[in-house]
Amino acid sequence: MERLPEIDGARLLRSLDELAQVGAIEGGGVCRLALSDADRAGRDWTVARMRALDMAVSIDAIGNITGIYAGSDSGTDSGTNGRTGATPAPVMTGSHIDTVRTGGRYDGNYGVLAGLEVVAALRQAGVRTRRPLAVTVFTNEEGARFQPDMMGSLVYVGGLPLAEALATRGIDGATVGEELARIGYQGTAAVGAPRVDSFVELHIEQGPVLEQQGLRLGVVEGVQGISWNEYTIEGVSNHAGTTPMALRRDAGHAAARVATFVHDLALRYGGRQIGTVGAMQFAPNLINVIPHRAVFTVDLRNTDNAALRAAEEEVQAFVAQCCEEAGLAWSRRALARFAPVAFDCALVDEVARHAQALGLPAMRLPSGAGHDAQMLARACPAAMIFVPSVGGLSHNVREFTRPEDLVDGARVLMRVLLARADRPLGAP
Ligand code: HGY
Ligand code: MN
Ligand code: MN
Repeated sequence: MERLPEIDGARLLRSLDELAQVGAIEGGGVCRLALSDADRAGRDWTVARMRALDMAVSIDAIGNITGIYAGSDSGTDSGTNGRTGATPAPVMTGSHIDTVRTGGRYDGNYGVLAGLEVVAALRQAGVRTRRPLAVTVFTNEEGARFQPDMMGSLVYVGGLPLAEALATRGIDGATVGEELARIGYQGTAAVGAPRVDSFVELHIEQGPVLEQQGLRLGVVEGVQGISWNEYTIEGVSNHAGTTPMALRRDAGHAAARVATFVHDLALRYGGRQIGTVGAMQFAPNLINVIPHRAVFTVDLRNTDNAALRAAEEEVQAFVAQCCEEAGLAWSRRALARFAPVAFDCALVDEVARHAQALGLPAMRLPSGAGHDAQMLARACPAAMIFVPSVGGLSHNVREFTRPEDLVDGARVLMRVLLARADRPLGAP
């Protein structure tokens, strides 16, 4: 391609501001829990934008939305199916537009809108790449309402049976299938065996590393392993004023001990081990009643799968020990478990090359957060591009990335996508 089209930074930033109005909450953030009415409104807005860009839009059985910007070549594709005259498998980008309850406006949304900005720039320049470009919005990346996270992309690559995903009951009692149908996004396109040439996801770092290093761009080499479990501890509720400490069966106290243990374990392991007890409910949750039940979540992550396994085992053993000591019962429900993922070396190098060509100081790093790219990596070469998060803040309404970083990230994304989409058919 002789003249590269240019990203229109103002248009990209405008689209981020527009989508941020959908499900807007106080403080400049967004609440669009997966499959909620706000998520439907965000989906409607995004589909309309894809259609305005003359993209062919398809929705699959788990609600993933894919917009295709047709390529120029319908020759024999790169061996994916070998049919002469078949359309080559698309080069895909995208991310998610569902958010946590206290979400920022960039997490996920930025990757989708930057992908649409690349298409808008190509279209404006009257340019088509050899292979089609796809921009996909994956369902329920956050996993805040329905676990596991990255659910839509996991089903898309065949890592979770569709029926099991649709039957998943969320934190408010509704199932994925019910909510998908209710918001009108249970599509017909098949899932489980995608034809994707490669996948590149642009995302905010959501951590402090790039900012602390004074860098502009992250060349993401992989994603750390994730372990999500929900523990339930059962005791006996009793009067807070009359029950001697030695006679208590206090589920709340045991849960609090575990929360401290998880935090201390992460400090003790060091390295990239982290641990979070993010959600905890007591019953009956009253000031003068000893809790008879505590339900809480444990989020453990590490780039080292063996260490992550060891951490999971230690936490479970400590729960058992606390309950043994206090005469309590306990149970565990696994919510998500994904091993660390390494991205495609050649694609990661491609990201590094374009960052350098644009003069953006960059570093290679793993991702602390989970992303759809870690699921797509099961089906095709995948990589990610990070831009800095101010103050390392995310999953917080004050999430912020500087406009110049947002625009430069999109410029790198465009160059990587075009290089991938224009390489000769049949080339690796
Ligand atoms: O939890 C995560 O890392 C992602 O935001 N779903
Ligand atoms: Mn995200
Ligand atoms: Mn997130």
